[in-house]
Amino acid sequence: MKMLVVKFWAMLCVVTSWQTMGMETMASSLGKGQRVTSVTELPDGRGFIADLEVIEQTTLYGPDINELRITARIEGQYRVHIQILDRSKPRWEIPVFLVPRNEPLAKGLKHNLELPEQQLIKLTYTTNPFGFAVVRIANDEVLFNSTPSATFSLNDDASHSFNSMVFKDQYLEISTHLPSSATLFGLGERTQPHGLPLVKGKTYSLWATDLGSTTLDVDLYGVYPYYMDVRDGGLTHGVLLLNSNGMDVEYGGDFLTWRVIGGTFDFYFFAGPTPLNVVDQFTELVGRPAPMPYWSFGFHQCKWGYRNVTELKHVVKNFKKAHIPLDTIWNDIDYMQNYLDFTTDSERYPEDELKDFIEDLHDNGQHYVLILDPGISMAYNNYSTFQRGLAEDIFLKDDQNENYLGQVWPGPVYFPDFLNPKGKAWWGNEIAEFHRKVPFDGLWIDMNEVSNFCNGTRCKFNGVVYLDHNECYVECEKPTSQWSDPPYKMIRQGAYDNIGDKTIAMNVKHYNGTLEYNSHNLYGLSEAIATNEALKATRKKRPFVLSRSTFLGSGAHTAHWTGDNAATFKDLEYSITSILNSGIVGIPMVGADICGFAGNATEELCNRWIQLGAFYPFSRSHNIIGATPQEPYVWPQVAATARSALGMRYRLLPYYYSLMFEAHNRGTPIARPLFFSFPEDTNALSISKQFMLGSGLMVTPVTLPDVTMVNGYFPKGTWYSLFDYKSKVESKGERVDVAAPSDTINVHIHEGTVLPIQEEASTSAQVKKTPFTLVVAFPAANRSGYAIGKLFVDNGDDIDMVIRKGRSTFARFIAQQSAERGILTSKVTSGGYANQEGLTIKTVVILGANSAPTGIELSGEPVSSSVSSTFDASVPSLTISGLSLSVGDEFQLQWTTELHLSG
Ligand code: MIG
Repeated sequence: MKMLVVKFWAMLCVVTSWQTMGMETMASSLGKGQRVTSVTELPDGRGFIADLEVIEQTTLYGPDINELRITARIEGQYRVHIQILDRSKPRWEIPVFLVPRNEPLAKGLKHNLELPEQQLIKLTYTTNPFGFAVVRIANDEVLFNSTPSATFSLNDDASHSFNSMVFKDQYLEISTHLPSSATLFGLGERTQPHGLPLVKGKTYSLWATDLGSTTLDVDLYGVYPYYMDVRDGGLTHGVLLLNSNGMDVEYGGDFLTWRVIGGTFDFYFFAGPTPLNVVDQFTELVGRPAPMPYWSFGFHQCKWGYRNVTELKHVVKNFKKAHIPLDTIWNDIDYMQNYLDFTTDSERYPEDELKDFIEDLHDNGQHYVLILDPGISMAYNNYSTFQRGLAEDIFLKDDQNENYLGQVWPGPVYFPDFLNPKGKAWWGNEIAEFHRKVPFDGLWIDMNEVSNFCNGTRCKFNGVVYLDHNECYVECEKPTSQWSDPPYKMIRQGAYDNIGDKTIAMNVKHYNGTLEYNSHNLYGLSEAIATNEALKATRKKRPFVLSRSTFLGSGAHTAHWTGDNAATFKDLEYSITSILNSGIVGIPMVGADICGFAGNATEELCNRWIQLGAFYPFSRSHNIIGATPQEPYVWPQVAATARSALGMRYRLLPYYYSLMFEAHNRGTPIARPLFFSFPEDTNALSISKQFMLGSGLMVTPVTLPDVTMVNGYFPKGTWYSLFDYKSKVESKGERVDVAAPSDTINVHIHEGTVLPIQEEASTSAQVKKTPFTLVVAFPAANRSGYAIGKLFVDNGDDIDMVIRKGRSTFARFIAQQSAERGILTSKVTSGGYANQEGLTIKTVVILGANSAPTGIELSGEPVSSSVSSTFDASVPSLTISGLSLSVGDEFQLQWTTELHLSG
């Protein structure tokens, strides 16, 4: 076989020399791939369209599609887009109304200033057989290379032979070579007992599944056909396959193979080169994370099994009595009458009583969220939600065009179709109607994989309703079709036998004839979009949605939790990886059920979990029905810990909220893997039991029983304990044991950070009214250093989250220290809002300060006598209090040292 380079193009035309290889293509039952028959360059010179034909027809998994077309486009300086489809007939593609494909920002926009102006990646291809490669221009590193048996001159460790590209109706396969230096992240959602990096030799199935996150290493509720690839030296890129069909992704170590059971190949390559650049570029395409309301960063308490309004009232009261902060109380399916959406149980949750309760919550600055399941009972003629759904004809259809019958908690149900505009409108209307009776603040959408207790089709309801029955009792037929029994079976690590198990039949039809087979993984996303829009329309405030099933781009509409974990230390540990993985795919508002969902938590476990969970982006305790109560006030020790850990979280609310603003603008995760801040530190790559909050804080939780010490990895620099500044870690980039007695959670501020915090309070609304403190962290051992920080404030509930005159304020803080003096300045955009709200900074704490100050000046003038300062040599730190700096006005605070005097 001769390798030919017929075409080479890129923004920078550096010609790479290719080696011509004399290797034989492996004979394979999946054929020899395709050859290019014609090429047309795109008029703008930034890509091409090529037609392909199959070299050898094969029959395994069905006949090959012979008329393929590849469209390759360079989209902006950092994105390459390659789509391969059947040119003779349309195939299923993810609708743009679910996942947008936003164009990259024009070059030179402020937004991407830190990126070099020129093209970062380029594309090459071969014609016979066809293969393509994506190459980083700066170092000629091959990022993706589908060319069978090809060896690239510049990266010669692609020794593995893999199949040529395969493109059949229900089977698509493509592989890339990978160098041994690649570390991969993503391909979720699953619980990864091995930690954050993907494991060589494993195959990852991607199929939305109602399966507890206690089940390790299998496909769970969410689906993200996307990975980040970090190479030696920290250069990072992203690879996205925009395809909603089921798939297996085999990570062979020196290769990675996508095996997909439908749709098209629709690849996007993001050049990075930093991990933060990659999430920025990725979320630019699929949608920026939705802004979350300020209150949703407070603590949430939930349990499946709260029996009545009285019990809810007790829970809220107990939090207050124990002085543990609480922003939101939740209701699981218990509130419903017979598990019917948009109803409340007439005895246990009478509408009026529930409404009064919620209004009291609101008066106290607290909030209420309830659950909705997708299944709509069809068993009651007087169930108006169902009747309206029937009238609008918005339910999914079986192969005989009858409403498809399934079974969930309320018994026999039909499933609404959120791909149908009428289905969305119906859902929105039900939400609006219900909100008039029950003024909830957010919605929790569960069971949307979509979960079904029956495996089958054409099910018949026999007239008897069994509530609470999670075994199938309606009579169904076994579906038989090319969809329910596809030629290629996903591995799914044996979680379920068949593709249609625990969900709806694959030949079920959505709007416009869309098959469940194709759109299965999008159900949760489509429901999240409908729910988000409904909340906006109804409440006219910023929506809060929590969804179990998610897809690429879900972050633009919803928060996420990691599903049904259990009350074990292992579950606590794995939650860290799961949360970080959610942030990587653009869903930064994420948490795990604190203290564990299934099983009974012990005091020790719950104590450690509230310490960790207090710092999740989304912080909620949740518990299965029947398990012993685990609200933090239940045990004295947990209560004390909750006061201190949640107390600290509440002080950090302005920081969390400013990180939300950053996430909304740049996709940046709130909780980040360490390597996001330290991409060049190879030790940081595999750290899976610690995480960063933004770039300034690192959380090092205890993940084991019976210990009073935790061994954490501390990247280079000074790390000050957030709870006790003087216990600091000075690290060269090493593992360090830090004390972790039962009342202690280790959270450290990294040097270089200006952290805006407020005062502790029992609700986020109260925190909002307290004065600010800026904690400035300089390196402890140096006489000089710098630190930066950001603060975004608005009313927390506006639908959009933008810098807007009179509605919000954005401030940046820049601090510098030399041997003689230190200066802290602020740069403010749109200060009016902060001024009108009277937001003031009363205290500045300088960690790593050189000495007691000999003078303190504000904008060149000595500060008034009400300002005082204390120097604590044990940190060392300088605390300047009695200030009154308004957040809305720029200031310059300067302090001089003894050295300044003597010099
Ligand atoms: O079949 O609504 O993951 O958080 O408590 C179980 C009851 C349904 C699963 C969710 C869980 C929730 C539970 N739900």
